[in-house]
Amino acid sequence: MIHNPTAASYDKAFLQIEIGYLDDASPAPVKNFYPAWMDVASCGSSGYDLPAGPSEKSGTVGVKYDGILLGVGGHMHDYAKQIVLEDATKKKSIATLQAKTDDKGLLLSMPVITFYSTGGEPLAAGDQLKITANYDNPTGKLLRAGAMGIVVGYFVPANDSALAPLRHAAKSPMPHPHDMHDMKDMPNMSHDQ
Ligand SMILES: [Cu+2]
Repeated sequence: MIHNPTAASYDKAFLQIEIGYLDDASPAPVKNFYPAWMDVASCGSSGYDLPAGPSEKSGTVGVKYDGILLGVGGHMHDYAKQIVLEDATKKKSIATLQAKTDDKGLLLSMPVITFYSTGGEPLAAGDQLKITANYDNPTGKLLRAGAMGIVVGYFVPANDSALAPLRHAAKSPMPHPHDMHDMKDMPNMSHDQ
């Protein structure tokens, strides 16, 4: 996830990612995969008000394509406890991501769970995924827009051509990654694990 937490806009900024492939991955075919976004706020604005004390928020997201979920990570904020992803249609828990926090409850990191060893988690078009985020806010006050609960994952569709209409054409030519400055001066956003 990348976002701009400042009030200033940087309209020339872009993110370029280079992923190297093995030359010969046979017998495993090289396949396209897609980011999957599973948010307790469904497809709305992700931030929500965090009440004092323990709290829980759930949302559902419908699966539109048959395929396999290869793994998931999570995005939460300070005072996070955990986020759970379940397939509500199949009544099956997919992953529980326990937040790692410091002794004040400030978020240190969220884990990544992969399903490679079992061949991936199958999802079917029409399945409803339920996402449940738990927090425990010890500050004694409501924190405006203080929480998010997002599970992000890699999805491999059963039929790759079904997702082809979602692709965007490449925009303007981008500088080669080796010409770009490295990222060591970027601020370390502790909440963006
Ligand atoms: Cu966030």
